[in-house]
Amino acid sequence: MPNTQSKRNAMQARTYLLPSLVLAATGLMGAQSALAVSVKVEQFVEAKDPWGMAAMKDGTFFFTEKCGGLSVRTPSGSINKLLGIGGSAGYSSVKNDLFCDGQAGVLGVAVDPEFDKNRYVYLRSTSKGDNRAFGGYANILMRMKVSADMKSVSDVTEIINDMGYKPKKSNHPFGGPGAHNGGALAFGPDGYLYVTIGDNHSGPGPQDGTKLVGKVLRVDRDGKGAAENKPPAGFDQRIFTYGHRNPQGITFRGNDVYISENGPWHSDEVTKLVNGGNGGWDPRGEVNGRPACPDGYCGYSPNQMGAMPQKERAAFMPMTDLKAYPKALKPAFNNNGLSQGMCGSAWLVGKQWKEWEGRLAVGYAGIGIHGTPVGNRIDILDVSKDGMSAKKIEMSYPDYAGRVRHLHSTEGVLYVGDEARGAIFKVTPQ
Ligand SMILES: [Ca+2]
Repeated sequence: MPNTQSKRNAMQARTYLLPSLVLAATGLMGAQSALAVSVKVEQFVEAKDPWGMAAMKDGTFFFTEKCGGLSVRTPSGSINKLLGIGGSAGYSSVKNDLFCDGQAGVLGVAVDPEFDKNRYVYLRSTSKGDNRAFGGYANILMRMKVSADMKSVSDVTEIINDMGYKPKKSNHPFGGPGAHNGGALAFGPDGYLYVTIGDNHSGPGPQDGTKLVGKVLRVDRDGKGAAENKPPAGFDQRIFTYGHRNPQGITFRGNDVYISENGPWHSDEVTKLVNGGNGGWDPRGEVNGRPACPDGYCGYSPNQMGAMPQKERAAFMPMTDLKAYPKALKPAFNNNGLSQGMCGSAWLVGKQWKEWEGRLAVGYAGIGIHGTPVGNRIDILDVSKDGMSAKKIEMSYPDYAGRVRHLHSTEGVLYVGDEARGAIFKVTPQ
């Protein structure tokens, strides 16, 4: 928990002027563009373990709290708590099968592009019960209707209930139940809903086309796979791309889809997706030259609990295995070989951002282990048009000690969900 002083600081709107020294040091900025972009940071809404965010044009703002539920902030600033997990208080409805554990809980939220007509929002959560296929648990995707007064939801319908779940502790770092759920949810410009799902610490999952773990789905509002999806033969038709580790961010530039994904002690990645593509993550043991691994998952091997140079790790267990899968989707950006808990990402929209307009903001939860510097920050990436490369041109949010979980963007605004400070912040260029 932050101390009182930092909490007080967080309550105040602040203006940061980034030092031109940093820009000069990158060697990427011309003299005339070596101007600092200053940003104002204001607390927008208090939220414990904030996760999903979805803003509407009129300022209505849906958000989730991992161990709470779904809420909405109306344009006037009032907060309506809509749907809570079992044991939660203050919500207009409580759904007792929903729960949180470790990394799992209430995650992404998305608003239907035709919300004005159908009042639909979509919500990712974990659920438990005898009917749940993964040891009594499952990650599910729900669709629900929001009332005209924005104070309650109804018609909660499960549209996907087979997204996997890790039910038991395993012999791995962060090995508890509920690991690696992905969790991002967003409508694309094509009108389909995109859903990211992590590997659940499953070795075979990411390359197995009959399972949804380690995938990005593209579905319609009933959870049915888009007819245009082109996964390999024998794959589930809902699969848009496969071979992912734990994508927690998804965001669109024009028609192009990008994910941001945390790496295994190395190589956080930003990747442009191609329909039917393989992200190249295959943490199985006893394939592709690897021996057997603890509990069948090589995701942190070798030397999973100890220090080791990132390059050796990447050679043993690559985030994108181009040797085994030469056609795998190459990342646009690798976090300098490091894993620092890359989470959400969002394109900066609007001229207000000046030289940052059209650049990709990427957040990090800030994992520092085995000598990796703690990287709780936001990077601003200049991603090439073809999505094959990116330059990290600036580090935003100086003086920062939060855990950035998720980012969301509207014109001229970047919303930042910060787990450490228990709030969503509104970042605007000045
Ligand atoms: Ca990859």
